[in-house]
Amino acid sequence: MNIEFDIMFNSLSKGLSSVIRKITTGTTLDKEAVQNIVQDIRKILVQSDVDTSLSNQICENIRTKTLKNDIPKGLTLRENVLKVIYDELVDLLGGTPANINKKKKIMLIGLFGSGKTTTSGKLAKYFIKQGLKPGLVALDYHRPGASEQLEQLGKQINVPVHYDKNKNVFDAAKNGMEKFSKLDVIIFDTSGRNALDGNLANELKKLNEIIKPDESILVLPADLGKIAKVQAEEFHKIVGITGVIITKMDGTAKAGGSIAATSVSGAKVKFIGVGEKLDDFELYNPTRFVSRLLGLGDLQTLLEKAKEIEINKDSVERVMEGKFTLKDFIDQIEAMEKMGPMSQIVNMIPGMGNKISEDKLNQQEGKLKKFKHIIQSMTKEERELPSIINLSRIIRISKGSGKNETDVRELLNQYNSMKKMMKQFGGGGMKRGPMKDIAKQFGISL
Ligand SMILES: Nc1nc2c(ncn2[C@@H]2O[C@H](COP(=O)(O)OP(=O)(O)OP(=O)(O)O)[C@@H](O)[C@H]2O)c(=O)[nH]1
Ligand SMILES: [Mg+2]
Repeated sequence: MNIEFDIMFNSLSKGLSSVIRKITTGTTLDKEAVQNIVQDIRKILVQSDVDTSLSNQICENIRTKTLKNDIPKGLTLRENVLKVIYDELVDLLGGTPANINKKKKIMLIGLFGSGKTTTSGKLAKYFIKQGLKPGLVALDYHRPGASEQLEQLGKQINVPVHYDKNKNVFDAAKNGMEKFSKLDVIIFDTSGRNALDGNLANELKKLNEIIKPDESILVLPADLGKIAKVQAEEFHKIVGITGVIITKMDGTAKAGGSIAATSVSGAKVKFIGVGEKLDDFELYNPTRFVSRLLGLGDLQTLLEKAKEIEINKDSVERVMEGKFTLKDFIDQIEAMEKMGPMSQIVNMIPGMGNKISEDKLNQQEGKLKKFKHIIQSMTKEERELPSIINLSRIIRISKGSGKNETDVRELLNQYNSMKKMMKQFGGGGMKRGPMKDIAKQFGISL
């Protein structure tokens, strides 16, 4: 990863992930806390040059969905706040990822110096990595040295470059298409223009008619911020753009603003440029981008999984009433097991991933399995009322489950401390507490 991109990314990410930390670790999450969080998010968005009315709209959506609407079944208040923020940011930054596969003719257009020629080389390299054969066609005969620049890039990656010796842009387009007709992808690098420049706009229209590209991609530098929207609209009027590539994400704090602005104009961001080298290029995926921004690991996946799991309603209610039994304990172990290996689960929980060693997790997982066997060897009565388990019962359970007596004692100790903890949470620990508390209930202290 390009270091500058990392720095840019991290400065935006730092703000957002500290908001997320507030949500996951704050002691109370009441209406006022949510209002403050929304204000923080608004500030961060505005600093990233996201249009003010757009920022306001998002904040309003977050408020409505967290404070006015019902919490979806199976989610805690905290999880719901996280999920709403996450969904709103993904929406803001593009929603679903764009598709670029199986496109034969790709024309790159855009402002002067936005990075079209460099991006042509990056795209070609991207296709090579996909096992495809690309060709490059130089269509900039306005700026001296432009086709040589493309030739140089082509040489670096062993990609053929076509240019017209007589500097006729339309001939270059026609002949380039013919010459590369057997290749998988043809990338056309046009000359830089101001969308409002009449002559260049006409040239572009004509090129569009000749090439009939499958993709007309607008190349925009990230430092445009919210102005990106106007640019996208202007270029769209001329040739009808099918997507956007945002370059120079490494050099500005306005990256979020440009992505948001293009998305709002209806154009999809397909790739991002994160440095000057040909490898400094990434497929853009809004969901992954936002996860990274928030430092969430993959919270979305976790939330979806959590929703899928039907937590035994009876068990939850009993816990709420403070009647936590070993049967509930086993229900919880099973619910956790359905979510996948513990090491994976904790990685998905913000701020938890790197706090617990893999060893410790494996150990704990092994213990839970043991506990499950032990509980299964108990009578119904013992499970419902563990206080009746005396020494002779411990010996019997130990024999029945094939585990040591110490294991049985450890289970009972852990059960007792969990029960105590549940009481401290006012009986609502399991239902209302943050994800962290689930881990605590399973004996992982952070
Ligand atoms: N830091 C950084 N620089 C970039 C990126 N993409 C392009 N550049 C730089 O931006 C400058 C202009 O890039 P070009 O590819 O020549 O831009 P262009 O749009 O073809 O320019 P014209 O053809 O003159 O309109 C060069 O110095 C590139 O190295 C990027 O993602 N990050
Ligand atoms: Mg160029």
